[in-house]
Formats: sequence, C-alpha cells, structure tokens
Amino acid sequence: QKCACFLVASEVEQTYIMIKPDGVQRGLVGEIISRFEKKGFLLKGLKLFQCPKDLAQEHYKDLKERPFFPNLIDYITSGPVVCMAWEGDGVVASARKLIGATNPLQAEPGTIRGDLAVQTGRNVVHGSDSPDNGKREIGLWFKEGELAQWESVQTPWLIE
Ligand code: IDP
Ligand code: MG
Repeated sequence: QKCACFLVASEVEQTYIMIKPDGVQRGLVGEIISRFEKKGFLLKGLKLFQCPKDLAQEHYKDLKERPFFPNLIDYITSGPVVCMAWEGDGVVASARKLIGATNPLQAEPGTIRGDLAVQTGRNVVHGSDSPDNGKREIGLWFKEGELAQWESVQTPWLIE
C-alpha cells in the first residue's frame, strides 16, 4: 500500500478553519473540532502550530489598513493555534454558518461564536470566506504532505 499523503488540489470544496489562541487557551479545542466532525465534513489536515508574524500578516493581508490590524496580528501570534482543513460540498458557507457572525454578541446561539465568545477581538475561530480563499489559506498554512488522503467509513451514511 502506497502512502497516499499529498497536498493535493482536491476537486471537492475545502475550507481552512483555525482555532485561535484564545480557543486553545480556554480549552475549547475538542468542542470546536467536534462541531465540524458531527456535522459530517471530512477532516483533511490538523496541527497545533505557533504562527509566525509574517504568516499572520499574509493571512490577514486584506485587513492591513484597518485600525485593529496590529492587535489582530498580536492576537493570532500570542499562542498556538489549531490549523485544520475540512472538505465537503458546500463546506465553506456551511462552516461560516457553524462559526457565526464576526461579533460574538451578534452571533446566533448554537453557533461557535454565539455559544463560546463575547468579543470580536477574541472570537475563537477563523473560517475561510470563499472556496478560492479556502484554497489560498490551506496553501499558506499547510506544507506538502501535511494533508491526508483518506475516506471516512461514514461517507455512505452521510451522502446518498
Ligand atoms: P471573520 O473572521 O468573521 O471572517 P473578518 O472581517 O474577516 O471576520 O475579520 C478577521 C478577524 O479580524 C476577525 O475574526 C476578528 O478576529 C478581527 N476583527 C475584525 N474586525 C475587528 C474589530 O473591529 N476589532 C477587533 N478585531 C476585529
Ligand atoms: Mg474573514
């Protein structure tokens, strides 16, 4: 059996989900991963990682003119994050719904931010906002060989 571990450009939609340092420090890693697992998406990549400043700046480059940008970079690099790649049809938009609004006070109960956070500047989790950004961000945060190629035994019970 060949090792089937590549960083492949999958045909299936993928999103980059990241548990931010506050989520790690607050012991919410299991809870947050569990929401995506239970929903039925496929976990393709997962690691605990201390983000360097230049990567945080690249990831959030569209926000670099915003007044909160320096604080955002300090926040994201303040401790380890959990990097994940999740796959499935419609995963980008669905993950954004599971995560909830940027401001946790406006996020609906039942969403991750709605249930687990109170401030925009400490909103525990990131999710890509488009399939193109999903690809871009997975390419930024994961190296070749870090994504797994596998099939879940649950798939026939999730997808008809
Ligand atoms: P998103 O994470 O819901 O996609 P974006 O607008 O893309 O929201 O902002 C990226 C991240 O920047 C937010 O999740 C939050 O951590 C931070 N952020 C956005 N707006 C503010 C703000 O007004 N004050 C502090 N931090 C902010
Ligand atoms: Mg965003």
